[in-house]
Amino acid sequence: MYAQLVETGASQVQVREEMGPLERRFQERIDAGIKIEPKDWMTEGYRKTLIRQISQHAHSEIVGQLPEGNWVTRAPSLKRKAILLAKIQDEAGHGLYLYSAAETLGVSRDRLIGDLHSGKAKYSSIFNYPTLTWADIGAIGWLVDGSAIINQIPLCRCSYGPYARAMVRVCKEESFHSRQGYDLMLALCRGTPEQKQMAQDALNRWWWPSLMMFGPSDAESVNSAQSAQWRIKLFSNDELRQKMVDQSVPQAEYLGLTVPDPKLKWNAETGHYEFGDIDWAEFHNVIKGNGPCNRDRLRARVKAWEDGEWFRDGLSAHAEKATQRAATTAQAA
Ligand code: BYC
Repeated sequence: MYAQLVETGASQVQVREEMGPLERRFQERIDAGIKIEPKDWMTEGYRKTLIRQISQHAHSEIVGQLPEGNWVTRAPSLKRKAILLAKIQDEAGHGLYLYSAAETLGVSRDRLIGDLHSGKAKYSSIFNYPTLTWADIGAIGWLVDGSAIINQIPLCRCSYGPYARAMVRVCKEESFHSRQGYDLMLALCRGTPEQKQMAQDALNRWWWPSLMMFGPSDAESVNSAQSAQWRIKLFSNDELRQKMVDQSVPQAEYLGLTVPDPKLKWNAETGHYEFGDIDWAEFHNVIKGNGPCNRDRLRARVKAWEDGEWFRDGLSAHAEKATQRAATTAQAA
């Protein structure tokens, strides 16, 4: 007898008493901190949840290249251009590790890419905002990559081996991304009054969307409870969001910038900052596809895919020829 399988998107957690022997053994391995590997038995709900989260994460990495790519030709110096190019290339690499991790769960990359292009799959809300000035590149590195690290460090210890291992390298690179963003903001804040104002304006526009990156509040998060039981999530959305605020406010103060939240207040008793209400209507609007840049982002991804078709075809033809050549040589030997 098997307990009812958990559907992705369910708000309830599977009851341990209702688990069948395989499910119980699976959960016990997770509880003991043993990594689940691709060939291990796993519940269908676990597999679906991982495919959902890892593929959304992969899509976020490659869509995340677009707002920054917008500034490559306008970077103010050769050094900044080289840094930005390296960062954008890293994001492509992160996408690659993550799509590969998702493929170990038995889903094809073509299907995942197809779901992104059709608008069926989600990617992080943050990448649907425009990069209006050069300071936005600094704000993205500092706040967006900073938030990504806070979210991803615990993922290095998540229960699924390929995802956890991919995250180790991703986090190392994100650390460089975040530092270059803060360095860029520092340079602007130490520059002319106009440059400092540009940095303040970027902080004003990126602060709240960065807080939204962590997902809905714990009370509204439909997937959290089950993902926590499976140790895919080690901290809740609100816990990670709080970490981000606690980390970023002193950094903003050091820059001499003001966080755009009149309700922001240090609470000495809890040792945390209290902050104002997040505009959840805006968040839901963006993830429904109605943010300022959703349509542009999808259009750009689809175009890149179509433009690259001849290259993918060429690579496949070359690989096929190489295989045939190797087979002929082996027969002749
Ligand atoms: N945007 O039940 P919840 C980067 C969805 S890349 C859009 O809490 P979960 C970077 C959520 O998917 C950073 N959708 O879900 C790249 C769910 O909908 P479905 C990307 C969001 O999965 C390039 C529904 O809302 N990082 O940093 O337990 C350049 C309910 O949410 C968002 C990752 O992907 C959002 N912000 O928790 C620079 C990290 N938030 O799927 C930088 C891995 C929630 O049921 N992912 N939704 O239809 C995670 O840790 C988790 O998936 C989340 C959400 C914390 C994001």
